[in-house]
Amino acid sequence: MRRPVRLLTAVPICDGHDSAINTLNIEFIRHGAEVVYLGFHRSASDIARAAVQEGVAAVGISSYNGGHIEFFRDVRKDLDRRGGARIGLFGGGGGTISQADARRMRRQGTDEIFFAGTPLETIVAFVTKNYGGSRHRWSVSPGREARGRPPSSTSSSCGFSRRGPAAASLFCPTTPA
Ligand code: B12
Repeated sequence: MRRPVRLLTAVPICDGHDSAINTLNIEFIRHGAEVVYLGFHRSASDIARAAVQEGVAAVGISSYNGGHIEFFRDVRKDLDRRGGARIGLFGGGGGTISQADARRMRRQGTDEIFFAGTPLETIVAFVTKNYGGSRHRWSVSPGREARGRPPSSTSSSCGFSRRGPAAASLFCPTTPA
């Protein structure tokens, strides 16, 4: 038995650039994920609250209008505050997020930032590797263990299976509740 990886995606407040996230949503779904898409122009607290309510493994944010360092930090803080310390956080924003910004964001608890030109397959592989399997097992962000994540040695049992060219799978073995 396999169950899908469950993700929540959104675009921050004051940002109407939803083209990238729409593309990614379709790609995640095409590979078997369940995607709760919250839409664009969403606040950090809207996103964190919905992510906890929906019991997702991770939150994916697409940000193009600036303010990403503070926004991702606020989502991370709000997730932790609402009992979602185990929920992953990742995202992208083309060329508007610099390498230096991304380093700072990782230090503040974002798992990964994807830059312009990243193949969609790379993003799907990242999600499968890091958020696949039970949402109580993780393999990202060593620093997150301090906030309640199990160590990375308990990484996902979910493989990155291939059924053909570019056919990664975001299905994972079902684990007892
Ligand atoms: C298309 C576009 C628009 C479209 C948006 C259409 C839509 N519905 O999305 C329109 C014309 C509406 C628009 C409007 C505006 N835009 Co505009 N727009 C762009 C543009 C040209 C492309 C962005 C895009 O969609 N790329 C396609 C995606 C698929 O490619 P990508 O960015 O490389 O994405 C990859 C990775 O970044 C990553 N990724 C991205 N998001 C995510 C999320 C997750 C979860 C993950 C895992 C990965 C990931 O994966 C992708 C695949 O490799 C950029 C310039 C640029 N080249 O980036 C400007 C840009 C983002 N816009 C800009 C601006 C200023 C505006 C406006 C304010 C202009 C104005 N004065 O009205 C408005 C704001 C609109 C609003 N309400 O927010 C600026 C932002 C500047 C800044 N932040 O400092 C930019 C950078 C242009 C510029 N150089 O000035 N825009």
